[in-house]
Amino acid sequence: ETQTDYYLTEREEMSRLIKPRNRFAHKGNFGHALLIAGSYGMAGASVLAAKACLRSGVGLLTVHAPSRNVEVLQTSVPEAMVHADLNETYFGTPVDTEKFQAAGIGPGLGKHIESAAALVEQISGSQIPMVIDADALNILAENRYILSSIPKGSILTPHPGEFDRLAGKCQDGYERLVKACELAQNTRCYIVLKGAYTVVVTPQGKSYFNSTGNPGMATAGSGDVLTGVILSLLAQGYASEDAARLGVFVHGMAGDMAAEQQGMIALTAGDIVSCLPAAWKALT
Ligand code: NPW
Ligand code: AMP
Ligand code: MG
Repeated sequence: ETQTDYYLTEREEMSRLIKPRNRFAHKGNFGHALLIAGSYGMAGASVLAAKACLRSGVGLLTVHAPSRNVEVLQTSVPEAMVHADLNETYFGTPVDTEKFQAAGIGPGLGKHIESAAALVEQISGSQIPMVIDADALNILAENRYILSSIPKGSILTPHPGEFDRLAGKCQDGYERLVKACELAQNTRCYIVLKGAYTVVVTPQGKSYFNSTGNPGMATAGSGDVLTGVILSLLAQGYASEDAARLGVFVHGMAGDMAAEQQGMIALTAGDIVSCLPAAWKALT
C-alpha cells in the first residue's frame, strides 16, 4: 500500500512562504495567468475565479471564454483581458499558451462537449503548470488517456464527487486519501482533496491537512474562487506544493473572515473574494 506522512498546515509557515515585493517590481514580474472557464450560463464561475486570481497578486490575467460571455467578463472584471472563443456558448477553439506562466481550466467549462475535451487535451500538452478543476476533472475521468499528458507539478482540485468520478467510488475520506496518494504518485501531480479538512497530497507521499475554512463555504462558487487563487500563485512562480498549500490556506482564511462578517448562512463565494485582501494582509 502507498505510504504517506501526515502534516498540519499552520499559519506561521504559510506567512513565511509569501514572496516580498521588490520596490522596483513591475507587473511582468508577477506572471501572466490564463484562465479557461465559464461556458454560457456559467459566466459566474469564470468571474469568481478571475476576481480571486487578480486579488491574489498576479501581474496579468487573460480569460479565454465563449464569445457571448465576453461583455459580462469585461464589465465585471475590467482588470482582466478577455480572449474570445470562436464559439458563442462553449469552448471550440485552441488557445495559444506561449505567453502564459500557468493555466487554470475547468470552472463552469461544461463537460458533455467533445471540443471541451479537446481543449483540455491541448492545454495539457502545452507543458505549462496547470490547475485543473471542476468540469476539466470530469473530462479527465471520461477521457483517461489525457491524464498521462498532464504536465508534472500540475494541481488537481476535486471535491469528493469529482474525485470519485476520477478514482472510483470511495467509501470514506480515508479511502479517498489512499487513492489520492496513488494518483499523485502515478501522475506526478498534486491532488487537493477539498472539503471540511482539505488535504493537499503530494507526489512525494506527503499529506498536508489544512486548518482554515468553515461550513459557510459550502456554497455555489467557493471552489471556483480557490481555482483562481491557486492559478495566481502558480503564475507568480510559487512551487506547486507551496501554491496548493498557501492557496488552500488563504482561501479558508478569507472564508473564515467572510463568515465573521456575514455569518455562515448568508455567506456567498463573492464574500470570500471580498475577504481575500484582508486575508493576504493578515498573512504578510
Ligand atoms: P450529492 O448528491 O450532492 O451528495 P458536480 P458542481 C457529489 C460550476 N459552477 N461536495 C454530489 O453528490 C462548476 O465549476 C458554476 C460537493 C453531486 O453528485 C462546475 O463546472 C457556478 N459535491 C459545474 O458548475 C456556481 C459532492 O458531486 C456531485 C460532495 C458543476 O459543479 C456553482 C456534484 O458535483 C458551480 O461552482 C461534496 N462534499 N460529495 C456559477 N455561478 O457559474 C459528493 N458530491 O456534478 O460536478 O457539480 O460541483 O456544482
Ligand atoms: P466546490 O465544491 O468546488 O465549490 O468547492 C467547495 C470549496 O469550499 C472547497 O474549497 C471546500 O474546501 C470548501 N468547503 C466546502 N464545505 C466546507 C466545509 N464544511 N468546511 C470547510 N470548507 C468547506
Ligand atoms: Mg467546484
